[in-house]
Amino acid sequence: MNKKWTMPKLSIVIIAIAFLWIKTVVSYYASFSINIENVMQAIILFINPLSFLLLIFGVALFIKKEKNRNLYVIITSAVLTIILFSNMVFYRFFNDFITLPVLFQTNNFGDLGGSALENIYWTDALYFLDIIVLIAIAKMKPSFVAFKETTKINRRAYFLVTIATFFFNLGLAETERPQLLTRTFDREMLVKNIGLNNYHLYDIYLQSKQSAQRALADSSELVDVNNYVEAKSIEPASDLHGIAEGKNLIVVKLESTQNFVINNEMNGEVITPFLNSLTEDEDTIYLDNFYHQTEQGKTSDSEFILDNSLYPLGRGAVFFTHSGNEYHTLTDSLNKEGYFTSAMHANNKSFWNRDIVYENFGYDRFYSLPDYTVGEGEAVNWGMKDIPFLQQSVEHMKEMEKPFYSKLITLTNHHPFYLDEEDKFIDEYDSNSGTLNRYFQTVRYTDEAIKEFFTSLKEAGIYEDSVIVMYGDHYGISENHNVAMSQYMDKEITPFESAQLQRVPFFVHVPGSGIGGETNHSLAGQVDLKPTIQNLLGVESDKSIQFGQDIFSEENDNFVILRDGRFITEDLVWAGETCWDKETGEATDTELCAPFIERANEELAYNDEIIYGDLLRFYDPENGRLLEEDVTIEE
Ligand code: GP9
Ligand code: MN
Repeated sequence: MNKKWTMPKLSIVIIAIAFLWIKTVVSYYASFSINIENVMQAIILFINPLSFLLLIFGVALFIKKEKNRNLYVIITSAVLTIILFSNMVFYRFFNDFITLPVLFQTNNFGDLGGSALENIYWTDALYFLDIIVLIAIAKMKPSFVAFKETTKINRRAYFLVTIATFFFNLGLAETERPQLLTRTFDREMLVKNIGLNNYHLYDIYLQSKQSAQRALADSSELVDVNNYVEAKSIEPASDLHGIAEGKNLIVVKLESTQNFVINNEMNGEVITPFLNSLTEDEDTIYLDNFYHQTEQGKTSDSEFILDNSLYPLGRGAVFFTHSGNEYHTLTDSLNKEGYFTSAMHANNKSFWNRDIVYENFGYDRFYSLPDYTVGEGEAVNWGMKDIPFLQQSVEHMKEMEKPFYSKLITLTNHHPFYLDEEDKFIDEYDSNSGTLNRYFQTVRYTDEAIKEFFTSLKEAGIYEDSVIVMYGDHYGISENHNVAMSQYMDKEITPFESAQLQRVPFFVHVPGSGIGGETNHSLAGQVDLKPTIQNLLGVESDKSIQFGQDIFSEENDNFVILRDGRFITEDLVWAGETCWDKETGEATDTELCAPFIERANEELAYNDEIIYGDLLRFYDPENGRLLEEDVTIEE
C-alpha cells in the first residue's frame, strides 16, 4: 500500500527516437507543405517516421558500453537531423525533396547562389535542440535515465516490433495509394506514405540498381539494336514533308481520353462535339486507329514516348528510374531549329519527376503550378481546371519567342472524374460504375476547354502560325469497369475488345493546309509521334535511334506493339495470350500471330537494353556513329 511509485527509467535510445519522431512529424507540417486529405493520410504521416527510427537506433542495442552507445545515439541523431534540415532548406528553394541524382547535379545548387543563408531561419535552431539535450543526458546521467545491457530476447522483441511497424505502415500506405512503390509516384507522395528516411533508402536503392546496370553496359550492345532500328527505318511521307515548317508546334496531351468517345453518343448526348467537328475538318487529320503505349508511368510514359520514340518500361516510371540517361529528344531537335521549347502543366513541378526530366530532355522552360493563377472555383479534382489552364497558357504563349514548341498537359479528365455542377454539360451515364458514369461528363468538359482554347489562340493571333497536335495519353476506364463498359458498348468486353479500347484519339491540325477532311484509318502508336511531327515540321531528320515511323508514309509497317506485349497488325490482334481476327473479333489460329509475337518481344527487349544500359550515351545521333570507339554502326 505504502510502496512508493517510481517512474520507470528511460533509455537514451527511446528518448532519441521520441525526439526525432516528434521533430519529423512537426517538420512535415511546419516546413514541408504536405497536403493531407483525410484522417487516414494524417495517421500514415504520423506513424511513417517510426519504422526507420526503430531500425537505425536499434543498432545501439548491440553496443555494450554505455559511453559508446550514447555516442552512437548522439551521432545518429545529429546525422538524421542534418538530413532532415537539408531537405527543409532544399524544399524552401525547390519545393521538392532531395534525391540522390539531384545531390550530384551541382547546377541545381548553382541556383541557390549567395542567398542560401536567407533561407535558413533562426527558428531552425529549435530542430537541433534535442541533440543538446541528448548530450546533456549522456554527460549528466540524470536519474530518470538508465543504462542496461540489452538481452538477446529483448533485442529480438524490439526488432520484431520494428518489422511489424514497417509492414503496418506499408500496408496502410498501399491501401491509401495502391502500387505506391512500383509506380514510384511523386516524391511528396512517397514521403507522405513511407516517411522521409525510408524514401531516401528507396531512392538509394533505385539509384544503385540503375548504376549497376549502366556500369555493366558497353557500346557493343548498340550494334544489334541499331541494326534492328535501321532495318525498320523508312522514308517519311514526302507530300506532308515540311507542310508546317517554321510554324509553332502546340502539342496538347489529352488526359485519359480514349477514342471510343469520339463521334459517339451517351444516352443521346454528344460527348465530344468540338473534337467531332475536327474529324471532318479539312485542315485536320484525325486517326481512329492510334494506340497508347504507356504502362505504370501513365502520363509521364506518354511524354517519354513523345519525346524519344522509345517505349517506356514495363515496371515503374522511366521518368523516375532513368531520368538521368542520355536521350535524343524531339525537344532537342526543335531546339536545334531555333524553337523556344516549353512544357505547360498546372501541377507541382516534381510530379512524375518532371522538373528533372524536362531539363534533361532539353525543354527551355517548364510552366508549372506557380506560373498559373488558380482563382476562386477554378480548381476541381486533381487541380486547376482545363479551361482556365488553357486560357492562361495562351497568355504565356503571347510572350514567347517564335517559333515556339509548347507541350500542354490537361488534367480535369482524370480519375475519379469529379466536376463542379457548373461544368457539367451533359448528364451522367447510368451504369453500375460511377467512374464510367462521370467520365463522359469530364471528357465533355475537356472538349469544351479545347474549343475555347482554339478560340483563344485565334484571338491571340497565334493560331494561323501554329500546328496543333492532340493525342490521348492512356486509358481512363480500366478493365475493372468492364461490366459497365459492356453495357455502354452493348457487347462483351473480350481481351480483343480491351486491346481495341487502348485506342486514343490523335489529331493534327494545320490551319489553311487542307490536309484532312475525312477520318484516316492508319494504324499507329505513340512511338510514331516524334518522326511524324518532325516530318510535318520539316525538321532535318537525324539518325537518332527510335522505334517509331512516320504515320503517313506509304512504307509504314502498320504494326503497333503495346508495352505489355499485346500487338495489333492490319488483320490480327494479340491479346490475352490469344490471337484474334480483327475483322470478326473472334479467336483465331495462334500460328498466324507467331511471327509477330517474336518481333514484338524483340523490339521491347532492345528498347529495355537501351534504357537500362543508358546506351544512347555511346551514340552520336548526328551521324549514326558510336562514340568513344570510332566505329560506324551501319557497317
Ligand atoms: C499529373 C497528371 C496525371 O500531373 O499528369 O498523371 P497520371 O495519373 O495520368 O499519370
Ligand atoms: Mn494521364
